[in-house]
Amino acid sequence: MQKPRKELPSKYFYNERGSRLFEQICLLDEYYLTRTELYIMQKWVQEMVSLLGPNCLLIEYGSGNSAKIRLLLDTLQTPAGYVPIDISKEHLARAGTALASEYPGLEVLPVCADYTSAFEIPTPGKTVARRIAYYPGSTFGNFNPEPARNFLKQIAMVCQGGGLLIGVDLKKDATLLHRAYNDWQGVTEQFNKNLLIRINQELGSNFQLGQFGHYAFYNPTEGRVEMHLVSLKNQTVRIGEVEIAFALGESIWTESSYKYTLEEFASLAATAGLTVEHVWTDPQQFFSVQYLAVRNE
Ligand code: AVI
Repeated sequence: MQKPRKELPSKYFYNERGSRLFEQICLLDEYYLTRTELYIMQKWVQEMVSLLGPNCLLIEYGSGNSAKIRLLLDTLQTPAGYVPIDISKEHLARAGTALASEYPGLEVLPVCADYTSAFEIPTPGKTVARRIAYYPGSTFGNFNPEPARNFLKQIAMVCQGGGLLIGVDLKKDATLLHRAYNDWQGVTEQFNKNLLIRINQELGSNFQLGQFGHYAFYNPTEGRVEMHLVSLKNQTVRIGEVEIAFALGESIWTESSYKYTLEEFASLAATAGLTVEHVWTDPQQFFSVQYLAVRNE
């Protein structure tokens, strides 16, 4: 039996082409998230680093090829090591090698894993004062509420007595959200449709890209931007031996991007044992970078 609602997990966006398209999205005028987070980091990095303290083990969820991780590594006092975690061996190798050569005194300990499941944190040569998880980019917003709580609980276990530095996108005018996920150049549309290209290439299906439309909108009841691929006619698509029927207007739900108020995020984090200690935002309160402390159980 086919599921009545068609969905694809958003993690499948990120093959080589999808990752490149996402990098392009991050540079778009409409996509305020990346530049706003970088602005906040640049403005407050000294304050952030003094909360993280000296000799911390910095654990980045997703691998660090961005300006943000360099900003932290440039400013941190004698970090005990840097642990990038990524599911892609290539991303990890590229980012790890670059950072190891840029920061010769830094011990880089890459972990190739799906960070939503259990994995071992490597022990560096230097003494670790505390473990700090770093989760930038509002990637947290792509979790549904239950997995979001489970992810925070996992951080709380990994970083007992330490903390979490996280980028969280905030609730705002729906028009701005609509623009951010419907850029005029159509890069987000290509990013969304790349899923169909990927399925065609990897599973031998026959999706016709012109027969599906990019549809992204803010759902205020759920507090999330939803991305869908909408069938533009009644059609049947074949994936291997399986035939899948699409009615005109029926969609494949490809991504949710949750937006939080500061209060909503703080109470979600509290249910996982994390306490918000400091919030940095931009003047328009579009985005936040937050430091949360993890209790020592
Ligand atoms: C990776 N993630 C935080 C992005 C977001 O905004 O939810 C992915 C994205 N989807 C469309 N544009 C960007």
